[in-house]
Amino acid sequence: MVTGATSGIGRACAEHLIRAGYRVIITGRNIGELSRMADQYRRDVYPLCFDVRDRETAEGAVASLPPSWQEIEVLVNNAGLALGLEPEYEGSYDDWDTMIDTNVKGLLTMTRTIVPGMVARGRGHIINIGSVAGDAAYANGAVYCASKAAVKTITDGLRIDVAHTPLRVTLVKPGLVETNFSRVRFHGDADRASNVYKGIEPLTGDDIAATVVYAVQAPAHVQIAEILVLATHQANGSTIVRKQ
Ligand code: NDP
Ligand code: 8X3
Repeated sequence: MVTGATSGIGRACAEHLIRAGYRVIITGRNIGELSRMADQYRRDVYPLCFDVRDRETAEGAVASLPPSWQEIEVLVNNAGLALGLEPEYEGSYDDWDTMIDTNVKGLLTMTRTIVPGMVARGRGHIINIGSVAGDAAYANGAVYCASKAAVKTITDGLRIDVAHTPLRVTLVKPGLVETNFSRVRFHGDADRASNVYKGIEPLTGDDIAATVVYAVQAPAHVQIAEILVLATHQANGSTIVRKQ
């Protein structure tokens, strides 16, 4: 299962996992895009449309899976977003709620819903998409950074809690990846979004998906605990050297 599979990193993860031989449950809120992917990949995907912030609907959607799709082996907790880029003392309550409800509580809902089955079957891999933003705060991004720091701690906690089982838990922390991320962050402002990637070759969803597949395909005794992937010319969340 890949959450937020209708765009960017999640979509690339779904496509790479299909190429690696997996059947993939794709989730997101965009029913049109889910249907298009279902038409494109046919028997290899099963679309589930729900908002990860709606706990009851998320649990119901997972419960509705046909028997041949119920034994989820890999959960890629990818659905997430940033909203706004302004000083903490000027931030929007609504943006903060949406980021925390999606990036933190939504990820927890999916974990709480899917992982018990993995533990019962003694088989499974959870990959959480964190961010370099979770390593340290950057200017005007405190709440997004905090949500990704929470993803890091939640991932570490899960790894401890399943250490007595064969389950593996991986945190993938991308740097600057060109997707819809910045367009969403700037509430649809495409010019402002494209400026984020000016003067530097950003990562792509495919670059991140390749690391996800690497972690999934590692031998069963190898647990890739954490991967930080930065664009070349990016040193951390706030140091990016751009060509003029
Ligand atoms: P995109 O905006 O391209 O994709 C985000 C995906 O998340 C979409 O499929 C969207 O689907 C889904 N999504 C968002 N909110 C919800 C929700 N409430 N319920 C269900 N699905 C939701 O961005 P990215 O691919 O870049 O982002 C994916 C993840 O990677 C996020 O967690 C992000 O924080 C993280 N990340 C991104 C980086 C970047 O530079 N791009 C760097 C580091 C981490 P839909 O709208 O259909 O619901
Ligand atoms: C997304 C990367 O640096 O734009 O998590 O916050 S960044």
